Amino acid sequence: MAGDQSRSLGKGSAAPGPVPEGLIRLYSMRFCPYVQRTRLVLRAKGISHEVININLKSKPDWFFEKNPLGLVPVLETSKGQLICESAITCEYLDEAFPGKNLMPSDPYERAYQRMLLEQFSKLPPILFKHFLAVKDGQDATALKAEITEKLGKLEEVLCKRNTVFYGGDSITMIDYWIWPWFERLELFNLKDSLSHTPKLKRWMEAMKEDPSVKATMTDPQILKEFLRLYLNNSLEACDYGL
Ligand SMILES: N[C@@H](CCC(=O)N[C@@H](CS)C(=O)NCC(=O)O)C(=O)O
Repeated sequence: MAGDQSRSLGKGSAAPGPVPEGLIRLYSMRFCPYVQRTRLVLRAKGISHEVININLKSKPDWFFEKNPLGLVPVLETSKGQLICESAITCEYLDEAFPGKNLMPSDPYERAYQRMLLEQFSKLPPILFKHFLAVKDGQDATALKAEITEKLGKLEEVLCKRNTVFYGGDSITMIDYWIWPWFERLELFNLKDSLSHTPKLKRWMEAMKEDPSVKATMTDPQILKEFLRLYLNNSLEACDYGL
């Protein structure tokens, strides 16, 4: 069975066959933060799955039949159903599989998680811009200020709710949705950016104790080298370290 750490399939590869009964398939890329959301949920719910890694620098033609946008993550069921967009894949898994529910049962709390996700989604593009500016020796002060402001807003949420996690005192979906970018703060040269957000810092420490978070963590040095190769359009980027 293909696993998390299998080599990626690229242009010219044969399309995989149907998904075996009793399994769900994840089209993935080992270093993608959006895919990590799905991987966190798969693990947290103990869902039997297989993983097919895609070479995003040389995508197989057949992959566009799985997702016309050519983006990972994509889930495929044994009935041939395809689900893409990370947050949607997570909600699908939460609803379709038994075990601990990660979305709250209360409709307002569910809406709140989706609103928070919407608010958070402005952050990743700025983190990336900041990373590129620092790398290219440009002035990143304004971007850093924007990041600090957005992290401050996330700190406020924890202060107002007075909980360890965003949905209460145990992990819920929103924590998994936003975690992958916090794991990458060191990669983005922003490790010091939580010095004025003690609740967020505490949240990060608590997240690092979660078994699913532990299982999907990648060494920052490996992420750094992957990103260097990816930005250089290296065909080997997605298989770095295998
Ligand atoms: N909105 C998408 C974004 C997914 C995404 O951007 N995935 C990246 C990898 S981290 C990708 O597939 N990139 C391929 C490309 O841009 O061609 C989601 O939430 O699933």
